[in-house]
This record gives sequence, structure tokens and C-alpha cells, in this order.
Amino acid sequence: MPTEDNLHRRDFLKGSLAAGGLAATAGMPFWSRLALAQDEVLVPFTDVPEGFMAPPVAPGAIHFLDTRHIETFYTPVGDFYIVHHYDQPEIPEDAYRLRITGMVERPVEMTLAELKSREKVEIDAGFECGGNNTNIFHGLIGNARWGGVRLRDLLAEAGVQDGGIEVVFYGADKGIEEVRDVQVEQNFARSMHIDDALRPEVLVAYEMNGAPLHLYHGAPVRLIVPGWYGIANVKWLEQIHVQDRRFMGRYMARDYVTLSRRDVGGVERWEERSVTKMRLKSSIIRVTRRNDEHIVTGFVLNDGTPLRSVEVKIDDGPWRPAEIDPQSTQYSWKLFRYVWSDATPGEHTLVSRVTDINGQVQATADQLPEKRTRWENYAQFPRTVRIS
Ligand SMILES: Nc1nc2c(c(=O)[nH]1)N[C@H]1C(S)=C(S)[C@@H](COP(=O)(O)O)O[C@H]1N2
Ligand SMILES: [Mo]
Repeated sequence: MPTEDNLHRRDFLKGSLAAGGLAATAGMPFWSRLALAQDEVLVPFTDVPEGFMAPPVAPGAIHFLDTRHIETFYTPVGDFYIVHHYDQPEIPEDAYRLRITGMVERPVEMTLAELKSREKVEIDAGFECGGNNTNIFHGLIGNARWGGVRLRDLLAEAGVQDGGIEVVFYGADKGIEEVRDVQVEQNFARSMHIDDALRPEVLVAYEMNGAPLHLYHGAPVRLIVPGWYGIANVKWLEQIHVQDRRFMGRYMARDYVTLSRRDVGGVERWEERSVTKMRLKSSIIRVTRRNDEHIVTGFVLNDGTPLRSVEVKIDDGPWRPAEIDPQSTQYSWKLFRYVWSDATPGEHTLVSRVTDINGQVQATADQLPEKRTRWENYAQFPRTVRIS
């Protein structure tokens, strides 16, 4: 982006938010309304290559956000990132069945209408893909209000048997997988321990931002596991299976597995760990100018542990406290902003870091354990801008 780009033209985002049926954020502090003021302009990042563009939403395509243009607390459905590993199955609503099988007293098979007749819960949850990366400026990210039924209510209805320790979630999408040299057809599947499955915030969701789930986001039903990386949120969910041992499918045991060098009880080892809870992370997404003031905006994601602070550092200066959007909830993304009133012309490096109430501090890339896989990128992310 070679020149300052007036963002005000992008009001289609606001339009689609209204279409999603969400209440306006009247009464919120002015800074939690992210749409730019008429006289506010985007300051160009010098680390974004010229011509960098987010891919459009299209059938079969991956989509990520241009994080410079995040303007709303709830990501409009039409701009929420999209990741899928097989096809995007179209399931007619009247043909849909959710099955609960395995180590349960009363196996369940229910229609969408039957699912919707259960008590409905809504929760804000933001998440990112476990493969989100700095080369796309962390664009595999979104925040939405999800509506559905608590997984634990459905499991209680089915009655989990003693010894049922693992809950497996199967999507309707499938592909050919190779295990050693054998090729078989498998559906997308993920699993979790029964204790995680019984967390009250885990939803079998059929709504996103007040509307039925869109095909690309798993229509008609998906799992939402607040606080976990996106991979946990199984789309096109058709079967929940309880079993007495760990599930070892590709996306649990072989893929979305972080290989890093860690201290394992006093011994340094290369360890493989399944991508589950989101790690504590913040990132700057845009810098704007309005009159003499510069405003640095960013996001925080984590596993839901309350935060203590978000801070911004400019060049070699001190860490300065940023404000966290009061609209944030435990599992939403947390947008933050820092008003930079003493910006001087020229190139500057900006970086953010977040600290949670347990005193865990977002580390620099150098401080993190050595990692050999592309998953879980949560280091401090320095950005560069040019102030004119
Ligand atoms: N059935 C199914 N669910 C899936 C996937 C998939 O390939 N198939 N991809 C997962 C991954 S890796 C991510 S990051 C999220 C993305 O959800 P979204 O496309 O709604 O943003 O869905 C998860 N759920
Ligand atoms: Mo992902």
C-alpha cells in the first residue's frame, strides 16, 4: 500500500453487519467502534508488500482477512476467514441428522428442528487457524456470536457411560488419506477428552452472528470450542462418538501437531503436541492518523484466561499501556488500541505484547522454544510504518 488509503469507503462491512441482525454498539466508548472517522486515514505499513490482497470468498477457496480493514467487533459472515481440508459439503436442512453414538446409554439421532428445540445458548468466540502466520499478517482470524445447544446437554441426554473418555466429532466432508502406504477414504474428524467436551461453553452451533450458519462455515451445524484454535470447530458436524481410548485420526495425531523443543521434566526433548488451546497472543493490525493523533489498533486471542495488560512499544522506547475494548468477553477476541500522540515523521517499528492474570507474558520469537512446524505462531510480531 504505497499511499495513505482512506478506509471510509469500506462501509459495505458495516452494511453486512447490520444484515446479520446485530444490535448497533450504541453507548459503547467511541474507540470500540472501529469504523474510521471521515477524516481518519490509514498509515501505510512498510512491511506489507505492494499489491498484497486478501483472497476473495469463493467456492472451495481459502479466505483470510486483510487485518488492516477489521472495522467491527463481530466479523461479518461474508469476510470471516475460511479454512477447509476437503470439500465443502452442501447438506439439505431436511436431510440433516446429528447422531450421538458409542459409549452412551441412549444413542441419539436428531433432526435440525429437534436440535433447535433444545435450550439455546449464545456465546461470543473469536479464533484463529492454528496455521495462522505473519506472512499474511495473521489474517486467518475472526470473531462471531455463535448460537446453538451446549454439547454437555446433548451428552447428558445420551448418557455417557463410565469409561467413555474421548469424544470424537465427525464432519460430513471427506477425502483420501494415506496411513503408511494404505489409502482410505476418511471424513474430517477431531476429538477431545470428555472433561473438555463437558465444558459449559462448548456449543453445537447452528447460528453465526444471528443467522443460520453459512455453507462455508459448516452449515447446518458445527462445533464451537471457545478458547481453542479453529481446527477444533468441526464444521458440517454429523456424528459425535464416545469411546474408551484416544482417537488417532490425521488432524489429531499427525497433522496440526506442533513439533517443538521443550523441557520435559528437566529433559530437553523434541515433543509433538496436538494443537488445542489458543496460546496467548497479540498483534498490531493497523495504524491510523486523525489530525495530530496516531491510533494503533490490534487484537488479542487466548484460551479465555483473563488478561492483565496489553502494551505497545515504539522503536526502543518503553512499553506503554494500551486500552482493551470493553465489549470484549472471555472468549471473544480482544481488540486494543493505543493513542500515539508523540509520533515523529519517519520509519518506526511497533510491537505489542499481552500479559495474562497468571503473569504469563507474550514472548519474542527468540524467547520461544525452538519449533519446526508451522503451527501456533504466537510470538510478538513487530510491524513497521512510515509516518509522514
Ligand atoms: N469438517 C471440517 N471442519 C473443519 C475443518 C475442515 O476441514 N473440515 N477445518 C478446520 C480448521 S483447520 C479451521 S481453522 C476452522 C475454520 O473455520 P471457518 O472456515 O469457519 O473459519 O474449521 C475447522 N473445522
Ligand atoms: Mo486451521
